[in-house]
Amino acid sequence: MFCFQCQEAAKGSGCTIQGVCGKTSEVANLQDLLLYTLKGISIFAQRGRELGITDPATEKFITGSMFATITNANFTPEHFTARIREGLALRDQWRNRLDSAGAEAALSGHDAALWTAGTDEDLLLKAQEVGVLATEHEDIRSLRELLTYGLKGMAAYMEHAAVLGYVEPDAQAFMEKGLAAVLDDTLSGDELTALVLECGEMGVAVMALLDRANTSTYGNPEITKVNIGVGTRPGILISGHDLKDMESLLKQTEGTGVDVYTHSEMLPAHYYPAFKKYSHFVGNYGNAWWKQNEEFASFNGPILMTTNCIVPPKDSYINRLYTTGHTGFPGVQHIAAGENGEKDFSAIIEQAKSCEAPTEIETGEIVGGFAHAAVMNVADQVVEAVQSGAIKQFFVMAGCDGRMKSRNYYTDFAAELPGDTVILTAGCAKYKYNKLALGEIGGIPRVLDAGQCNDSYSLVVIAMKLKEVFGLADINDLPIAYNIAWYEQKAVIVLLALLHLGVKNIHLGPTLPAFLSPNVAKVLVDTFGISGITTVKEDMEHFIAAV
Ligand code: FS2
Ligand code: SF4
Repeated sequence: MFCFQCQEAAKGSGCTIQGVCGKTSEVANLQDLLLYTLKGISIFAQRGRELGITDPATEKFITGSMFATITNANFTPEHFTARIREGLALRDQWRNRLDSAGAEAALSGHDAALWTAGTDEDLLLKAQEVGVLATEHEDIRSLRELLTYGLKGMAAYMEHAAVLGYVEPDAQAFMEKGLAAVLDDTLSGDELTALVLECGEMGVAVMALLDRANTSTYGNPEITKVNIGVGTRPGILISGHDLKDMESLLKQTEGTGVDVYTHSEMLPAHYYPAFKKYSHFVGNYGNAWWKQNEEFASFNGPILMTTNCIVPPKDSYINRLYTTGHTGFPGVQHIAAGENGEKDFSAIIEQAKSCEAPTEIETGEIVGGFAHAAVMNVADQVVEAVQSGAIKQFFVMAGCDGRMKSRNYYTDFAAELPGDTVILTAGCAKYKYNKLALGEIGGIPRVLDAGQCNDSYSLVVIAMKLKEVFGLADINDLPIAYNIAWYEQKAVIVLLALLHLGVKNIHLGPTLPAFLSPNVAKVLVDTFGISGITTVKEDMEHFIAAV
């Protein structure tokens, strides 16, 4: 195996024996082969699209498969083997369809368009030929993978929007174009760079789409205090990012005597008006994804993982853990959607009834819900605070949390920020500082949480609005600094989206991606002013001096 798609890549270069995330070599290789299969499908689907032929089943298959390969989403070899076989059948249907139409696809002679499956052992052998290292040129490899990871992030957001009935055909077309492009040996580094930047543009489109899907379905997030303590009844803990699963679980648990709690990236569900009406929606339990081994053990009740981020479970709770959607882990019960698309969570609810209430690990409240509409409602207050000098600077500290001790930088950075600064956050990075007593400025909390990682879009909408209010020509003229933490591929699409919107001088940590070759990293530094982090003191001086 060779995988370097996340921030925790072994030795900062790549996992080669087993993933730091717990992914086995077998699963890593099968994920590579599934990606290769998707590229083969895309050769034909892209050509079909030019001829006006589209196929919703193919689109669903591609986005779902991409989502399943995101870090910490699915650890089950059989899942990937089945998907590869299904994908090859889809690819061959496409080829036949184009043959019947007398149309030929560019790259139709490529191995990705032609190879056949054989036995499961054959699949594992084939997988070894098509991984990341099959591209020998370091910079081309880097650009291909940067594009691929951006597409994976896009796929996650497209999938969340799609389950709520929202699709973006241009993004789907770009997904196929991008996947086929990474097979194309004739593309130069400049052409691949252009595709990476186009991916950022599509990232903005899909995050806007998901924002529309979420807010049209569940209302605009509202400023909300969320309980972080526990009640006395048994509970179900729901994690991941899927709001439709959230809704479905709340409906099915109503009146059962079982409470519902969020974990990690599901915390922002509390901000949506549609979910506030459920009195058994008690609060948020615990912190970011990487602390789940301890927190799932002490929760005592069943846990539902709707998307990434799964940490290999401990024996103490594996029989209380459930996956759904594109997630999976060997030995963990999976709840699939029925033919009508609905999911039946009754097994989880029944198990919850026999469990003890969660063990209290903290008490109190945290506040969030500062997505774009809520911030716009208090825009006058914010503008006045900036004009009076009460707020000197905003720090976008969105992104991911993770296991590495070096991420304590973000706690220290938040704690050291001067009292006239405000943190704008989204994603699970917030857990590094959302329980610090950072206070308020004239009634405005110093940590404004917009929501999940995809709600980073809200932060951009807020920045655009402030630019307009202050009559500035450039978003970079605002007193906003970007100190972003990344971990997995959704953060890659958020980063590319920010670059597309013209945001410059982003600091990215705790380490720069292993998949950026020195030359590709240099392009990002020279063109967009991207840099890593140093020490809290040094970075703080740099940021404060910049306003
Ligand atoms: Fe947390 Fe980072 Fe949300 Fe992941 S914000 S690790 O990309 O999807 O979670
Ligand atoms: Fe390693 Fe990250 Fe890949 Fe897991 S996802 S194998 S931790 S680089």
